[in-house]
Amino acid sequence: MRERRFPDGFLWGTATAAYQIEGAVSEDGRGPSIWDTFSHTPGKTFEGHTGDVACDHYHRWPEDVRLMQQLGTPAYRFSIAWPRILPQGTGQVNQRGLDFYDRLVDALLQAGVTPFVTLYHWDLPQALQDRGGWAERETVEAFAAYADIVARRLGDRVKHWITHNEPWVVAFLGHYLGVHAPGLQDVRVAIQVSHNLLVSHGHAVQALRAAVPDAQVGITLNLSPVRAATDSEEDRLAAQRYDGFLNRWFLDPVFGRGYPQDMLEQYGELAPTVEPRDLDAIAAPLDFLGVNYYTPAFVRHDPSEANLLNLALLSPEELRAAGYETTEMGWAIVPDGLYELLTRLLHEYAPRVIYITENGAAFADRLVAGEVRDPRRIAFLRDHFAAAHRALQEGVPLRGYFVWSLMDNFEWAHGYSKRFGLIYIDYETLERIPKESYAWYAEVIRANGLVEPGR
Ligand code: IFM
Repeated sequence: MRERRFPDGFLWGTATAAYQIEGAVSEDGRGPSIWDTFSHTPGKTFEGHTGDVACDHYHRWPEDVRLMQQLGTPAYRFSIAWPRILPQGTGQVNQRGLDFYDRLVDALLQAGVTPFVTLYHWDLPQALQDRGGWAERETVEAFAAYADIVARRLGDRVKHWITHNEPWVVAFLGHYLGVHAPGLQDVRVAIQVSHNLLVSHGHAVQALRAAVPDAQVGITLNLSPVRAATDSEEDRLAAQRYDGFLNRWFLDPVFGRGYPQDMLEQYGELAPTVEPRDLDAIAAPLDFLGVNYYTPAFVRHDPSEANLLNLALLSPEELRAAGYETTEMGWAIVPDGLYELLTRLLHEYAPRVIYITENGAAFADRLVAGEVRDPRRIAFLRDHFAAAHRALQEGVPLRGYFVWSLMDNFEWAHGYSKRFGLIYIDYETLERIPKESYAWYAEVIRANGLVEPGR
């Protein structure tokens, strides 16, 4: 038998986000968010899918908590929908929105599940977007006020707080590529937004610490090792630029180093306006770093496209031709990338604690005779858990691992066409059907690691 046990108290979990699972978009006083607007705009999401109903978690949460309890997960990461708490983004607080999360937190704690709360997982109140959204400092201050309101209500029971989920995605997919809400395509705005998000993170950290003195506070970044397509000097430099764009642009300021010089030079006059004390705010000491890892980025120099960085990412076809297995998202499956990323973080940034706040895979799951067999997801998770275990052996302070996702859900622009869940959702009936990977993960949690035949 080969045993890979994780440290005692390791927090195995699952993760979700409000807009992806809740539905009930007009209930109990919730205001509209930018994702309501975006998903209802023709042509923006797969077959016009929206989060109007999603998994109906807003009504079915007791069942979902029971499923977590059966799974045996000691932790659950979910996000709060800002427009449920402040329908206009600022001002009048909607108590019914807070009540929903209050009940959820109580039920989780009763089920023995530690809640990890993310404050911003992309559903900005539309009212704030109407006044310029994340491009404006008003939204930075509004976020800190919202953090304070939520922390005061839940902070007696919630001790783990994540300010932002994947600010790179918000800034660049939302404001440069325009494939996420609010759907803008303005690189200057996108870069300013990336800065404003980080400043808002810093201000929210202060608000959280003031309201919940024993809080553990972190930020979740989507990070990837970057690999050059070839050994050529040009591709190597392209990989360095992409690393600056995706990883270092966020890690460096959060860890107190300011923005990376090479990227400031790269952006030139597009570099963001930074106000005095912004960098100090962004560098507020953190209790943990949240890491979302799915795949490395494979990059080649590409001057032909008039893009920001003169580079291109390899396509799924190219990745498969190079021998990589890919998921339904077209992402290469590279468990070693997780090891590489975690050990790099240890050596270059030395975070106090790391949680893997998301890792998982979409596959074309099918419900057959009432069952969903998903051996590829099991293999994916097994190999990534093994990579995380290897990183632990090297001293990486990894304390928990949240599988994305508890259940199939609204995969943003892909709508419901991509399934990441351990639990299958029948979108006709909203029935929850645990997949084979759910039972397998329950065993991992019970054993606190991987116990497999072989050496
Ligand atoms: O579904 C998303 C999640 O909202 C953020 N991280 C990546 C996941 C899969 O694409």
